[in-house]
Amino acid sequence: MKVAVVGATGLVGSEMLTVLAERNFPVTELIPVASERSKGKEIEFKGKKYKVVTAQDAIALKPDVALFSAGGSTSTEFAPLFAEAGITVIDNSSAWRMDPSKKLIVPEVNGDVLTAEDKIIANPNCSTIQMVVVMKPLHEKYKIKRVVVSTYQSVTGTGVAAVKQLNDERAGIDGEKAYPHQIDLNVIPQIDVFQDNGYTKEEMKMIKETNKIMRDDSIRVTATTVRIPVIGGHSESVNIEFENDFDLQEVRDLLAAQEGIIVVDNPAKLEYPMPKDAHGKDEVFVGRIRRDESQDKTLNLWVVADNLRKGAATNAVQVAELLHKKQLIG
Ligand code: A2P
Ligand code: 11C
Repeated sequence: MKVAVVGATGLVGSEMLTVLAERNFPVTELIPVASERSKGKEIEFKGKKYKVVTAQDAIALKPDVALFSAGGSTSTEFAPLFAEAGITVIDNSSAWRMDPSKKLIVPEVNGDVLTAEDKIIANPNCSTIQMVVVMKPLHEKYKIKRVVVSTYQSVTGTGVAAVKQLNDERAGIDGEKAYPHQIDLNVIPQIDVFQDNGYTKEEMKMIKETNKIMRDDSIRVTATTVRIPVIGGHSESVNIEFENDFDLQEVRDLLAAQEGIIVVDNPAKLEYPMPKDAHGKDEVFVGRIRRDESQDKTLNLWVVADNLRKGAATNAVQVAELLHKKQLIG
């Protein structure tokens, strides 16, 4: 299969290349795409070198599928052009996620909704993905009424400039800033821009995207999203209120049985998920599973995943794998 990766020189794009190789996606030809600035630059994939081309050039090369992670404006401009040329686009930007005519997919949660008509498929926000993977089996069994989530998000979610800011600050270098405040030795309770309602765009993404992916607008979600000086993954404290009561051991068993989840929950041995351990892994890790003793039918969880993996690159590649399995591409 001919596979284009649009944004191949970026943080998520290069992770997409790693994941495509690791998971042995049947790539016969890779088309790395970046901006005009990177044209001609060589990218190595599975021991072979490929030259970077522009998005316009990539369309003419007719890939079977294009994984986009080159920002919202590149997706807005080019995804429809790729789709018109018969190329299926899996887009990691927020450009198409809430468009009612586009599907927003986490394969193990709602992969069943994909059809041959879907030419632009949206990949959700990282912090949303790891939460819905955990919500899915619990919603099916106990019906979720309300979710209260607080996030602890890695600087890799912002991009290369933020990783550099953290490293510069740690080294005492006064470099360029990706954030309006120091991030080292600090916590910033703002991710993305503020909206009129006092919430940030990241918080509103977690609310709206969750309802769309879960196909259930009755689930009430409220979020506080926070940036912390960490590389490796996003962590979330998730409080879930159910319609029906649950048994804690059954919750553990349901989560452990869910595809893509690893339960790490052994307080006696001080074992729980941490971004340091989730780094570079494709799964979502869940621990600190316990009852909310302040309210009936309510559960507390700690959820960690590598935001560049399951939160972005891995999920996009899994969508491509699903399309391939359903014979919708290639
Ligand atoms: P380039 O390296 O040439 O700027 P990140 O999110 O890590 O900042 O990466 C953004 C990615 O999107 C990079 O690979 C960048 O390429 C790519 N990109 C930016 N603008 C375009 C564009 N107009 N067409 C294709 N790729 C683009
Ligand atoms: C962050 N969640 O951690 C953001 C990054 O809509 O795909 C991903 C933004 C998005 O900063």
